[in-house]
Parts: sequence; C-alpha cells; structure tokens
Amino acid sequence: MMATKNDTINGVLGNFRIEPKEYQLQTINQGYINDTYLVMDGTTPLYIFQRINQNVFQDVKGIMDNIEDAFSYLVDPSYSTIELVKTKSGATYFNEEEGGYWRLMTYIGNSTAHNTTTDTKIAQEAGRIVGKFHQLLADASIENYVDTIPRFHDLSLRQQQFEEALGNADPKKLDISKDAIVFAKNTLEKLKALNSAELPLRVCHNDTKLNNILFSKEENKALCLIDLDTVMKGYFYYDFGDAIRTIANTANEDEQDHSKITFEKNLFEAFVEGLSVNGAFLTKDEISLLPWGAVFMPFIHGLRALTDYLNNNIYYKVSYENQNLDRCLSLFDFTKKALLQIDYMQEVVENKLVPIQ
Ligand code: GN1
Ligand code: MG
Repeated sequence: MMATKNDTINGVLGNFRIEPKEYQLQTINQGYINDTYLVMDGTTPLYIFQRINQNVFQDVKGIMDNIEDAFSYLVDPSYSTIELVKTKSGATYFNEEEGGYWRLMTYIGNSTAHNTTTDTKIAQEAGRIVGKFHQLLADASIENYVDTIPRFHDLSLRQQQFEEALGNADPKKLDISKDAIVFAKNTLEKLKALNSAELPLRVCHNDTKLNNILFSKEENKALCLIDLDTVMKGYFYYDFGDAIRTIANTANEDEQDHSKITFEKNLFEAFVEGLSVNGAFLTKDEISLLPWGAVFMPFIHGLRALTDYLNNNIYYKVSYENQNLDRCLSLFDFTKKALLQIDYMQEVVENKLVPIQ
C-alpha cells in the first residue's frame, strides 16, 4: 500500500522530541510561502509543524538561529511564549534530505488570527503587541541576526527586479498591467527620499500583517506575533506599515472590488494608541517617518506581486493565474488611499507617540 501523506508527515514528526504516537494533521492554507500543518492529538491541537520553503529561505540555519535568539527575548507576562521543539539530536530543525527542512513549534491554545478587522479593540491590541515585540527585542544584539533574505524590504532591489521582469515579460501581460506599471514607476520616484533617512536599525519582524498576530479567542487580547521567518534587521516603519496596510484597510489583500478598500481612520488611530501604551520606545525621526511606512509597505508588496505576475508566478504560491495581479492592484489602490492621508497620519502619530530622549 502507498503511504498516505499523513503517514509520511507522522514519520518526519518522529524525529522530534515529542511523545511517539500517531498524530492527526490539519493543513493550514494560510501564507504564500511555507507548508504549514496543525498537529493534533485527537481533536486537541498541540503543535505547528512547518516545511520551510527553501526556494525563498536558503539559509535555514540562519532563520532558525534568528528565531531562537528572538524567542529568548520575547519573554514577558504580557507576551505569550512559543517554544521550538528540538529534534532528537537537539537541533531546532530537521533536514529530511529530499523532503526539505522541517520545524516544530508549540501551539498556543484558544487562540485565533484575523485576516482583516473592523474592530478597534483588535486594532489597538495589535498596536500594543507590535510595540511590545519591539520593546522586548530592543535588548537583543542586532549583530547576531543573519540577513536571511538580504535586502528584503530594500526598494532599490525591488525596483531592479521589477525592471528585469519588465524586460522579459509577455507583451500581453505588460498591456494588461500597464496602469499599474505607470503607478509603480511614479511611486518609486516619490519614495526614494526614504532611502536617505538616518534611522536606527532594529530587530524587526518584517511581516507584521494582521494575520501574523495571535489573539485570544474569548476576549481578543493580542498574545504574540507568529511567523518569525523574516526576523532580521530593519526599520520600525516596516513593521508599522505592514500592520497598517492590513489593519486600516478592511479588505483582503487580493480584493478585486476596490470600493471595499478604504483607509479607516478609527482603526489607524486605535493601532497607534495601542503602540503608545508601551511608553516611549521610538526616536523622534522614527515617529515622523511612520506615515511614509504606511505608504511604503503596501507599495513594496504590490510591486513584488506585480513583478511576480510578470515573471509568471515563480515566487508566491497562487491559487489562480492572476492572483498576483489582483494583489498588486489592490495593494496599489491602498497605497493611493494612504498617500491621501499623510498629513492626517502625521498629526495622529505626533499627538499620540512620545519619542525617547
Ligand atoms: C509572504 O507567506 P507569508 O504570508 O508569510 C511574504 C510577506 C508578505 C506576505 C503577504 C518571505 O508571507 O512578505 O507580507 O506574503 N513573505 C516572504 O503579502 O516573501
Ligand atoms: Mg511570512
């Protein structure tokens, strides 16, 4: 008899330090990169098991070292701890030769994640936990962190990749996406100024979209950030902007009906309010550039999606042919809406956030 996928995965699980038994597995279809499974004992969820996408993450050891170091600082009564379950030989990941690299983490019970929200309590809690994450990691030694995806949020790299894709793309695709291409070129010019800003490098999460925040099921209290694959050096405005693009906007990332894409001021304010309850942890310059982060992050993601569309979907997993284009158009639409709110955002962040001295 052919082994089923579950048997195979159970076989890999046997390499980790957990009670040896037959577990039930549930595929989690979130995310564009890794394969994720919920490991259950009967109906009780116990672990998150992931196969790391090596096409995207070539330095698996670097990622796991970054995560292990970050977890050692993310210890606080108001922050839930996730543990890496070691393999039988004491490693943080298992290399299954042909099958790739696997890691196992403890699952936080009674938790949930939201793709979008209209609830200001959730937005505020998201701000509080993103701020707490940064406060706790401010004690980590930045030089210990490996750049596992070098220049991940570097706009000049993304511009170069976009220009290469333009050069190789199918003329039909260039025609279908012509308006997006014009917007991309114009906005790249506008955002160049951000490159010259002198800001402190921090240990960032780099993927703080709302569904990477875990909430308690009962009261929607933010528990912790998940998906720490991209924990690397970065600027705070990356984490701010990535959260805002998924919180102040109540539509999904690939929403095709742009009338549903809006910049919700009450959710923006609630998020900033949540950041502020942590007290002062940002410099004056970091605070003053936050509104640009809310433009920069949806834009850079839209640009990457457009590039991948032109490259025939070689990077992101897509569930239909034009998903990357839909993501690009929706992300660019939110970028335009955020651009209209720069002055408003400036006022809110200056009013609510106190800089460190
Ligand atoms: C990718 O697979 P997922 O959802 O964790 C991407 C993020 C984007 C996200 C959504 C390594 O993350 O940067 O925010 O899709 N991660 C990588 O657009 O490229
Ligand atoms: Mg991710």
